[in-house]
Amino acid sequence: MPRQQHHFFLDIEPDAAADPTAPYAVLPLPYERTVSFGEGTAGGPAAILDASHEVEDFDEELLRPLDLTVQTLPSPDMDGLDDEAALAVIGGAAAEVLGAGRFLLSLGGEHTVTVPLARAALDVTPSLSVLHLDAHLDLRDRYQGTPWSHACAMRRIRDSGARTVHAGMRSWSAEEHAYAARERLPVFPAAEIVGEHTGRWADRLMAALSDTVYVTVDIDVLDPGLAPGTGTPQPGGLSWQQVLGLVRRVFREKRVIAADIVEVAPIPGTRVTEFVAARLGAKMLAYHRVEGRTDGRLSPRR
Ligand SMILES: [Mn+2]
Repeated sequence: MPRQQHHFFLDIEPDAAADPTAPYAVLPLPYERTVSFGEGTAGGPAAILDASHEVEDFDEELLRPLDLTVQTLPSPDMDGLDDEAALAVIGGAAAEVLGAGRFLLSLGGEHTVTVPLARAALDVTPSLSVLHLDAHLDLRDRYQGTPWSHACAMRRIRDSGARTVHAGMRSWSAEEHAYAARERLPVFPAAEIVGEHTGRWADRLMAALSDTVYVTVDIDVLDPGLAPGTGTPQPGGLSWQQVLGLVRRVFREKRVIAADIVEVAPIPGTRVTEFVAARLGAKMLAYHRVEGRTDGRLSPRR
């Protein structure tokens, strides 16, 4: 008999996981339309939700129980919709959560989902900046004939007027290189982060962000040993501690209103990628609850 799958985030009470007034909302987005190399991101959200039930309910770093009330939303119905219409549905779902002053954690799915998610956050806070952790720049104008490819996600977000800051990169195209130089983008390649132990890169990264931040994490920012289940793995990625250290600092010093974890593509026989993604999601919510600045928005239960 197959094992029972868990359909909501973290091993919490089912009533809490369905609470529309919870300070935290998780939005599963099994969106997979413009695969370029490996496939399987449509299975990412369900695998992360299931794996999240193995996350310990005590945080070993903050030294306190997680104690999170997190509503897990249904995946929006995007059947039969073209790309732009499907992305509009995602944006609508995000706007509802953000408009209520609740923190939104979205789970992908391919990186394209970040376009409507970040735009919804930008509508709430026009001075928003987007912190982009990824092995790739995703700044192509078009890829494989479409402007809605995962490889174009950050370019579309920049088209919306958001400030962007990029870290963890170790593969990009000539076009992206020229665009980043022309736009004078703050880009912190993986080699700079891995090879520098003073933390000065992180000071510069923090200075490049505005006060209100959306955090998007392509799981391939981590080294492939930690996240082999992803569409386009790249060698030389960041460590768990490097990603956590940065994310914790951003949640502590900035006002983070939403985040996503995308490009998880489960591999049969190993659950490491989805478990790492689940842990990262739980960490972000814990950082927000314990150390995060809310500045008068809906105050998470302390
Ligand atoms: Mn990537």
